Amino acid sequence: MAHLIAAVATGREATAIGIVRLTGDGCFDAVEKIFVAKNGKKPHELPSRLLTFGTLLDEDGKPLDEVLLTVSRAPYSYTGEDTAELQCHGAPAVLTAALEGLYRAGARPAGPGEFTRRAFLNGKLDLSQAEAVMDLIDATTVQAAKNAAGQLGGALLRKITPICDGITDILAHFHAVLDYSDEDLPPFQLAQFRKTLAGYRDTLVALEQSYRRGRFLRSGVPAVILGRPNAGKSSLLNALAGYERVIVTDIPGTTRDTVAEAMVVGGTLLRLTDTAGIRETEDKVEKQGVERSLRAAEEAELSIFVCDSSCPLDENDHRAMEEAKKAPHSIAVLNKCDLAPVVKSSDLPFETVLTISAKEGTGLEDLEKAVAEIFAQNAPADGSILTNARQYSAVLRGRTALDNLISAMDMGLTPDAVLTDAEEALSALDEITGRSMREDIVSRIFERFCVGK
Ligand SMILES: Nc1nc2c(ncn2[C@@H]2O[C@H](COP(=O)(O)OP(=O)(O)OP(=O)(O)O)[C@@H](O)[C@H]2O)c(=O)[nH]1
Ligand SMILES: [Mg+2]
Repeated sequence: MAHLIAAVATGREATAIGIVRLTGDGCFDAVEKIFVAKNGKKPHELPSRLLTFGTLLDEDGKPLDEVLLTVSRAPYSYTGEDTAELQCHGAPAVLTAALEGLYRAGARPAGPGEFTRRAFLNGKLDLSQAEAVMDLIDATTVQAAKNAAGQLGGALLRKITPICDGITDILAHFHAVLDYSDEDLPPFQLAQFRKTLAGYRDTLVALEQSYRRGRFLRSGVPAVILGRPNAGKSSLLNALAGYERVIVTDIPGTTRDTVAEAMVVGGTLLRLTDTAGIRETEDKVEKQGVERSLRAAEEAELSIFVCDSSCPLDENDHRAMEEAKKAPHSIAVLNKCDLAPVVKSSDLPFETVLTISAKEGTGLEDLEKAVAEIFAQNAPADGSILTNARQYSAVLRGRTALDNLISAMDMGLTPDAVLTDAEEALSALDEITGRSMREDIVSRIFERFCVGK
């Protein structure tokens, strides 16, 4: 029995179209209480997955809106149950009235992620795909969306399932040896297992390594703007953010603390930190600010060195350049190109040197392009990138257990020792798809979803 649940799937604000969703037992009877089709057919007589035009009714059976209804029959629906979706005009009052009508007809409000949870429980999605649904909704860049779409399409599942199946096979063989202890696995078979397991381990190592990029997709690439006081660092952050996020003045030492802002630059989500200008100073506050700048620089994946191209380079510029060059990726910008140039690009020891004016907004497209070249184009985000800590931890534990398993086999340990490692690997990897997941943990995952999904 699946209790009937209903929710608005399109948020709480007035929109052109608003969707009310309903799934569970008695779905079509309930929707019949609030909807009449123009063609005179009852909801349960309607064909699946086709739009039917009709009228949404209020409590007294009076017209409330002109709407479109779609019905999907179990098991061929998102949740695997009978499902109905009403496309109404998106006035919150109309959507609430529709929901209330459904509650009177026996539905209860859906909890966060309850539609997707049912899809998971009914075997329509595995856990990695359910999490991809959430990633897709939260995606802030096209790259993040593409990776989530790939995972929703089963990219991760297709990598993990053969490994789980393979380990299960190997487990079966070792169990057989245990049960008939006078027989041993023939050496050729052991060699074959070892080769297969090493292949699995390589796949897991690659997934483990993808998590770094996955974190960038989700939370942004840590990036820092460095330079001496008054170079125009804060002006650059404001220009990229598109609003006056940080204070800009002509007084050197204006920014005294690090300020981070998430923004999409060149199709990549950056967590961009503006810093205090680097210089020797006796000012207690500024000194701490400079220390924080250096710390932010250490954690950055990308650094943008900013110099005032209208003044000669000084020792502070050189110090800032040195720090900037330590990041895995760095870009230098000659700022204030609206003024007469004193510094040339060949004076800066960077592969990429761009000319910009943060004040006037010139050259920013080149900066976007440079960022895109570094991050957007290396390795396609096709769903094979791990994006959450839960999956990462499972892969890590699975890979470690495989390592132990391989060395146990190499050392010629008894089958029961080998079996423990194999079972551990299997149980860790099964968590990714949700095959071996505790109920309370599954609940926690779906609580992070929005209502209506
Ligand atoms: N002409 C010109 N002036 C600029 C440009 N960018 C910034 N400025 C000016 O340079 C001065 C310093 O700019 P900020 O953005 O505060 O410089 P900063 O590097 O953040 O300085 P600190 O916070 O002191 O380290 C301000 O007067 C800005 O208006 C530019 O492209 N052209
Ligand atoms: Mg500043």
